[in-house]
Amino acid sequence: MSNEVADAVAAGRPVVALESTLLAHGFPPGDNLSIARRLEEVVRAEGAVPATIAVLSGTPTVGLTGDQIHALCTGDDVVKLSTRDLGPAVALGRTGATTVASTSALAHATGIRVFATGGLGGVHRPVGDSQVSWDVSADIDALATTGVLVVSSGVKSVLDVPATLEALETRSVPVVGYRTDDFPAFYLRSSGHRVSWRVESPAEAAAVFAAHSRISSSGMLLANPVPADAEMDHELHERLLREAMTLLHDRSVQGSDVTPAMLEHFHRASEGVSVRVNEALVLVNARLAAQVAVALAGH
Ligand code: PSU
Ligand code: MN
Repeated sequence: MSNEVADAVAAGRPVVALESTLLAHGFPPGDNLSIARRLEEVVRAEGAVPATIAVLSGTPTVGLTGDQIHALCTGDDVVKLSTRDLGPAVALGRTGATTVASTSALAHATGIRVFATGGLGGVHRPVGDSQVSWDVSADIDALATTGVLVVSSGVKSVLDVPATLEALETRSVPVVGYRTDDFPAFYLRSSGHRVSWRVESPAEAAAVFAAHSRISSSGMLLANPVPADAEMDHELHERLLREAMTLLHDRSVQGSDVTPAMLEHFHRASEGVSVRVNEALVLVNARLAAQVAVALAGH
């Protein structure tokens, strides 16, 4: 842990964890570094301490320095690390970016309770002629077993949204809309599916998580839609989604490559429109997470 993050956690001051897979594998090189810095600025502006998390040469690191963020965003041998990959990466001395699942694990292990990301991983849609998909992100089970509050703009519509919501319900993870009754679909404000609870303020979100944490060891998902003026055009979104599904099938993309391959297609085929939407939503999520962390520090 950086000294700043360790001190803040020890003193009970607000801290917000930030993941690094969205930087290393979600945003294109060039955009990722400036976005990483702006995410930290947004968190600080709200009075919380940012803790960007990754594994550097085998060391799980909570609270990357500016130079470490730079190395992660520009390095060409940065592995995507979900929770199952942490042991191998540590033992073999590798550098890697952490997903929602592994960032949650490291945040929780170091006493950080609030975490901002863009989109949560979830249940994938079946590809080709299959009826069901066995591709279920480890993010889902991480939320079920790790007591952190994750702020995300729902899940991408490239996933099976109703199946993802069912999986969260089965695992008793509260899904709470921030000023919305609809579960957001990342690039779009609504997936067309409802959430069961909604809150109107960071104080309410913090109160819900504090109450939840007293009776359950699971995490909670606070679903924050992309700002209306940054939402993706619905027709463009439909087209990109159709193309991405075809591409995954034609190229037999599998495993941890699925999400990066889809994002890459969205960025390229929309000529950067998807990057701007993604940036807008992740910044509002960082701001909201910081506001909730500040409110939670009073509980
Ligand atoms: N959704 C995005 N951008 C991302 C991810 C998800 O819009 O970069 C990343 C997150 O780090 C998430 C991970 O935790 O992908 C999920 O990957 P998988 O489905 O392989 O578990
Ligand atoms: Mn997967």
